[in-house]
Amino acid sequence: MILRDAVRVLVANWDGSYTVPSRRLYPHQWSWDSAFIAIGNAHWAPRRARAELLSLFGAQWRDGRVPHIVFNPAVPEGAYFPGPEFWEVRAPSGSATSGIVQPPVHALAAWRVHLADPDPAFLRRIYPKLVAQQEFLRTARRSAEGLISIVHPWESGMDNSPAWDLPLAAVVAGPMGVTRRDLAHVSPDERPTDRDYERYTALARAYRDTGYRRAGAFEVECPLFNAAYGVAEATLAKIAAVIGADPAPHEREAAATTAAMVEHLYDDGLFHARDRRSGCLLRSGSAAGLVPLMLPDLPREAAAALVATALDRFELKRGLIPSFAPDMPEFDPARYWRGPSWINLTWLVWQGLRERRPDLAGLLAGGMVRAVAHAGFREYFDPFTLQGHGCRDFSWSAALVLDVAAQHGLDGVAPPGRQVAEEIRSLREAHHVGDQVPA
Ligand code: 9WN
Repeated sequence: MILRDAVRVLVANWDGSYTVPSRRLYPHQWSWDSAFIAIGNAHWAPRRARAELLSLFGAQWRDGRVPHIVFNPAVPEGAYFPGPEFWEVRAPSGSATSGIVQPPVHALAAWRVHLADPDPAFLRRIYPKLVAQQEFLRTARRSAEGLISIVHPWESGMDNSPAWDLPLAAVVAGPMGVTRRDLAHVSPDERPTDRDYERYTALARAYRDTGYRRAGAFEVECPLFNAAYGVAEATLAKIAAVIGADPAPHEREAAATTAAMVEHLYDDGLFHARDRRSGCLLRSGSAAGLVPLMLPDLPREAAAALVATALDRFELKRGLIPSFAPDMPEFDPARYWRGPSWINLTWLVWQGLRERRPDLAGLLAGGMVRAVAHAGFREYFDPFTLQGHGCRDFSWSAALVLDVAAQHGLDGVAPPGRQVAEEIRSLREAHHVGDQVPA
């Protein structure tokens, strides 16, 4: 059964204190992957879920930044490009890391882990680290208008989105001079082109050469990233209330973020990225623009317009959200972030619809389960045929389907039936291993 198979994937990808996204393609710890993985693990292995987040935050930098990759020293340099020799930096803990970040979905993850297995001590321990993560973004990346920018497409998590084509074209790059490792595992037509990689490498190198301080040619305000930041503040308010800290500053910050996003990034039924350099909206058809549905205080009219866009341009009724709108010329159903559906992106939109439109949330829950039942825990899926693409046994596809089943059952009907609840309970007993939470 699907849930048992999901746990099998997560067990196989566990590395002792965190989970690799994929054994071969991504053999280290990734930042937002760990958040999604913790959300799924919370249902059957809550200690493991807490360990996952704490081990990631163990590599937090002094300035509060949570690096997008924490490298496993036991994995050979050549197994992933760009590896530790490229990034040339270590966290205070001594771990080699990258120097860029990913969307801050970790406060939400910590909260969901707590809801599945209440543990105020864990919340007390992780709260200051989550606050420091937000503080880094405010200090290093926020504009006077209140929006956070990213300095590399990898920071968006949606690396190869057509939304980045224009700002990325401004990056001057020579030949990479290194071998890409990703193409050893996945077909080239499902991955970014060499030209993209040359620019990714040039940008990352330029940022590295400023000591990871000054943005290079690419500086954009991404709606997914900013929504994650705002949701993190709204969630920190809930965490603060449990541990006896003051929720009010977080509530104010969440409201200010939503207001800034609506004022500067919203237009015509969708949120768009904005180029910090030119000040222009990067009007594309990226599904990142639907993620602000997660903001609890999004004005009703904007939420209704996003729902209409999701139904119309993103064909929500099929049950999966394509990463890029199928009505756009750049849409490609198989290439990395240029059209295929990802479970995490669909999950984020599902999360944004659960209270607003439970009927539509149910359709997405059913769609996510159907995709993995059809193709396995692939990295991404053709939104029309459900054909699987990218790597196999991908951790967040397994973890988030577990979460969806725990909330919605396997047929998209909430609450889940007895059979699913019992299945999850039995997985919990069978796998309740004594994982150590990092000191
Ligand atoms: C670069 C691990 C990561 C995800 C990203 C996804 C992909 C890496 C890569 O894999 O990015 O960070 O090598 O392509 O785009 O969202 O976190 O699963």
